Order: sequence, then structure tokens, then C-alpha cells
Amino acid sequence: MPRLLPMRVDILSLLPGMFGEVFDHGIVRRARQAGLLQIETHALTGWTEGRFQRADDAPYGGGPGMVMRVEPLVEAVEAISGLDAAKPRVVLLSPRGRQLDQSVVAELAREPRLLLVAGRYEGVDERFAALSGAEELSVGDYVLSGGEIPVMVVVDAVTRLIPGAVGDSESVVRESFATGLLEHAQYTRPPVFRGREVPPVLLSGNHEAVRRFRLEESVEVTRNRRPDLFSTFAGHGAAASKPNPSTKEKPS
Ligand code: 9D3
Repeated sequence: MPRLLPMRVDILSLLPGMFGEVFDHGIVRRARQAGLLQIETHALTGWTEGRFQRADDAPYGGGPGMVMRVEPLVEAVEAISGLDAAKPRVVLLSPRGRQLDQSVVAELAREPRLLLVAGRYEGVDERFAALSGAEELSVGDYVLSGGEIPVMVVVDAVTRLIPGAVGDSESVVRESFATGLLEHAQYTRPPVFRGREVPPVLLSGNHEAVRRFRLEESVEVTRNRRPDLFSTFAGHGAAASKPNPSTKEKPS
């Protein structure tokens, strides 16, 4: 069911200019225009200027790089939290965080309000998370240069789960990661291109045969490419599951 109020997402960053184009296109733009989503970006420099504060400083104990200072971050989060009656769930994007997956996305999409904090430099003073109540989220085990792109990842994934944001609401619930299986292959015209044919069953008009073909293909592709996803799927009582790890996708 639709929301009475838009979901509000505040973003705190040293580089708020990075977000403009990304939030002005596609589904995120449409959700904003439809009043389903309100995004407010905030420059951390608003809490560092004027008192000769810096956003970063050298790490205690020594070592390379700089650390984001706790004081401007805490003051910014307090000020931004007070901009609306609803208190936000505060999320710090951090390579040390719990790893984002579709179940975390679904959880975040149920919140009335998020405050997403993007770090820069080599890290954030540990006291920030404790004082702000922030939870830490990572987008995966690889090194990025800051939390801004992870913030975009979270906003994009969450927006797709706001009721009404995606045209065909069917496609959201049927998606891989929601079903636990990878998507079946997709084809569109022409029926033959450079000798490669679309599987004839997809042109047969037999909807039941198409459904079976796609399900079997999803199962095989998942078994071959993502044994981690497949064992979860098979372990949840999938009726047709047969534990046959030697099965290979047909080579094309
Ligand atoms: C040498 C230690 N580095 C940790 C792997 C320091 C470090 C590098 C890069 C600390 C922060 C960053 C910036 N990255 C993020 O802010 C970040 C991130 C990421 O790099 N990978 C996956 N998810 C995320 S969420 C935020």
C-alpha cells in the first residue's frame, strides 16, 4: 500500500555535488517527482567552516592517511535529524559494515526516514557511530574511495521497493534475490541474429511451457553460477531440487 508521506532520505557528505545527476534520472527521479521520495543532500562543510574546523585530521597512533573528525559529523547528524519530526535511521557507509543485500534493502525501504552518511579519507573516528547510533553498511568486499557511490547504491535499490516507484510492481517481487534464484535469460527481436536463435519455446505462445522453461533455466543458471544462492534455495524445500553439482550449463 502507498505511503501517506514520501520516504525522506537525508545524505551527509563532503562531496554532495556527486549526487545530482544520479538522482535526476530514471526511477529515482520519477519517485521524487511522484512525491514518493524526498532526498536532501547536506555538505559536511556546513559544520566545519566558520570555526576553523577541519573535516579530517591525522590518526592518533600514527599511520597513513587522514581520519574524519567526530565533532562536525555528530553536530551535523544532530542538526539534520532535527529537520523533521520523524527521527531517521542513521546509516554510515563503511567498508567495515554489515554487507548490503536485498533483505537489508527491503528493511531500509520500510523506514519513514533514513540519514545516510558518506565517509571520505581512510575512515571515520570510531566515536561517531557510538554517539550517533549509526549502523555501518558496506556494499561489498572491494575498496572504494568514499561512501558516496555506496549511498547511491542504497538509494537506487531502496527506491525500487517504494510502492508505486517501479511501473510494473510484478517485476519487483519476481526479481532474482527476492525469489532466491538468478533471472532466466531474456530475448527480444529479431528471432535469429548472426545465426543465434531465440529458444523456440519462447515464440510458441504456450505460456505454461514458457513458464516451465524459464524456471528450469533459472534453477540451472543459479546452480552453475551461484552455488551459494542455490544451496539456500534448494534448502528451503524447493520441490524439484536435485543435489547434482556436476550439472553444467549447455555451452552455446
Ligand atoms: C586500508 C584500509 N582501508 C579499508 C579497506 C581504508 C579505507 C579505504 C576506503 C577506508 C574507507 C574507504 C572508503 N570506502 C568507503 O567509504 C566505503 C566502502 C568501500 O570502500 N567498499 C565497500 N563498501 C563501502 S561503504 C563505504
